[in-house]
Amino acid sequence: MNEEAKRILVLGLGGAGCFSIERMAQNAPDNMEFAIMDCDLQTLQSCTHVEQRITLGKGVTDGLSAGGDLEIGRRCAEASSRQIEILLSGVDLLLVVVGLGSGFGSGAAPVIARMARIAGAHTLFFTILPFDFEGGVVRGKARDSLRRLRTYADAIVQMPNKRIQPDGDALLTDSLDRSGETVAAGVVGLWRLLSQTGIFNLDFADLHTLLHYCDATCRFSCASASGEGRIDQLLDSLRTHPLANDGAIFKKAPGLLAGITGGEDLTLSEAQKIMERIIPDNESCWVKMGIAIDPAFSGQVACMVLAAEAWKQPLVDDGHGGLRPASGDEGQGELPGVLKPRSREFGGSERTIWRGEDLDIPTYLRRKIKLPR
Ligand SMILES: Nc1nc2c(ncn2[C@@H]2O[C@H](COP(=O)(O)OP(=O)(O)OP(=O)(O)O)[C@@H](O)[C@H]2O)c(=O)[nH]1
Ligand SMILES: [Mg+2]
Repeated sequence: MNEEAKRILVLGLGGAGCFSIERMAQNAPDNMEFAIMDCDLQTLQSCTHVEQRITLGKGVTDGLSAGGDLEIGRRCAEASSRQIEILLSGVDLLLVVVGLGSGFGSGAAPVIARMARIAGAHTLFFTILPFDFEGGVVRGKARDSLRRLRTYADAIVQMPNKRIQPDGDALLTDSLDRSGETVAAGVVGLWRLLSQTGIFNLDFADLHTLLHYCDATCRFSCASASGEGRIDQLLDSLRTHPLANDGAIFKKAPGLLAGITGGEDLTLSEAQKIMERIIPDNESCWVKMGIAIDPAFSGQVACMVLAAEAWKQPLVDDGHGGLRPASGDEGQGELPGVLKPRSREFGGSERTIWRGEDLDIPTYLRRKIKLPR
């Protein structure tokens, strides 16, 4: 693993999250760590490929689902906070997959994001959003949960079901396969990038930068290709990825992290072509690229892009243990002491104090942790 070993946990919440992780676990690298949580025992029991299956909400639903009630989902998580604390202890990065719009996942996700923040873990949530046909009430619950999640999560990738499903007359099972693959490609792709040692390394500190500046919302795209014309094919697939918005994420992103993985046959000109086409037009964009060679990718080339939709004006350390807004001279890519302010959406809200700690101040500042560069 790059720099000192970091622990990355991939967690599924609720029905959609658990089933995504169950699929992922069947084809993932051996050393990837997975866990799933639900209050619904039946869902957990059917996910046999995941070792860490955690039932939340004993005494709340007693093994049944939250029945579409987000408040019950929240109570289940609150009631089982000790189990969550134990799972999160020692985790550096938490990658969460959750479907929003129903009960457990929608209610539990913001609680888990808050507890991860307390535990000092970075969080990136891959949220599956409901189809339009699921109706206004379900969409409303998804929006409500997203809003709460933005308060605590470092970053959220939104994956509307209507975009990650094929059009037309696809069979239901094919549609679920397709969305499962999209989610898995994103999560496993990011995990690989952070776990591989590359020629140009992407490491935890780079992800940290993106997560702390990205204003809580990210887009992602990933693709792989092989054979003749593989680079054009790869670039085309990256652009037409259901979440890439026809490549607009590359052109407009104020911050972007991209990783290329290839076999020993990857050439410099191929890597260069990919990079040139991915880097946004915007000169002031914060860009971090990595290239890793993995013998398992012989004949193939893969790329994953995580792009910020907006970039927060940073706060800087004022040198007296406090914060002040950046003057602008610091530059977007300059990290030392530069911090992401809390979401402006909640700008007028009270600060969140927990056990005497102000959670609106990023963990690494509260705990005076020196960031790796
Ligand atoms: N792509 C995809 N989306 C799903 C799947 N299952 C559910 N969803 C979406 O995820 C949303 C939340 O559903 P679930 O994850 O089943 O809900 P839950 O968190 O288990 O909540 P309760 O069952 O009410 O406790 C739904 O509104 C759907 O839009 C799935 O298998 N694939
Ligand atoms: Mg459920």
